Amino acid sequence: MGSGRLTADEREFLARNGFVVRENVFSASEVADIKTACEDLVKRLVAERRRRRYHVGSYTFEPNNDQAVMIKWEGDSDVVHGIEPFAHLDPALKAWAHDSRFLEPMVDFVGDAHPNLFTEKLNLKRPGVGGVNPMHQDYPYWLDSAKEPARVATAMLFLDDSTLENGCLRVARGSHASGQWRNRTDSDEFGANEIDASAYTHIAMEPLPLRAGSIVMFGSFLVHCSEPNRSPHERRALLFSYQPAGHPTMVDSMNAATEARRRARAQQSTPTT
Ligand SMILES: O=C(O)CCC(=O)C(=O)O
Repeated sequence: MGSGRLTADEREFLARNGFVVRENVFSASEVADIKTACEDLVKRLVAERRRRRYHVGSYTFEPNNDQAVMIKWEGDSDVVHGIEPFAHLDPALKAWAHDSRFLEPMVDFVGDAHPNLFTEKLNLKRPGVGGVNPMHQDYPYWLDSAKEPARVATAMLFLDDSTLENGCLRVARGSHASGQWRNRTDSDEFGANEIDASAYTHIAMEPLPLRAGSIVMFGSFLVHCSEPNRSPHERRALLFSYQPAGHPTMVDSMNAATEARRRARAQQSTPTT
């Protein structure tokens, strides 16, 4: 540990803006290996899909409790938008999460000498069909599953060049400094997690186009989003989220919830005398 820790300039930039970018962190051949592993996982999960989907806000979800994974689809199509968590499903992808190029800067983001993986997301914006990621902070999403949601931080690795046309990440500079923003209260359960954009029309969501192999890192209060992929090019990215050591992972929380539901069902079906 040591060389990949945040520099003084990066620390100062992070405090002011809420994110840090590092370009060309992973080589083209490393990115190619990661993409192959990701596409293999996607193929496997598509083959095992169950079509028990529900729509919330702009997302279509399919929970798979047996494998502790949530798949996001592009509506009712067979195109995957996202997979979370996934490290427990693929040892090679799990190994990348422990690469020092992620772990060392995360020491500073998480504020722990030994940050642990909390959850991971594979986000796919397929050419021409990859959908929007609405304006949000990660914090409300972590509230139910993370022990210290304010300390969870994410490193996003771009597997393709991300551009204005294919839906690069957009961030609100400095947005992390004002805690939790006002979220939608209009309808679905997810509204509580997405920012009420109508209350923040004056906020500029700044595009961060980045080459494949680059990473952007941010904490749970940075406001961010991305547009649909309107281009003929892929825009794939991995997001590894870290937390202080000793806390349960997202998979642990999902398995505990599945077990609690199983017990409740068993109790309900036990005849009383
Ligand atoms: O993939 C993107 O552009 C946005 C990622 C994101 O914010 C998320 O999945 O929470």
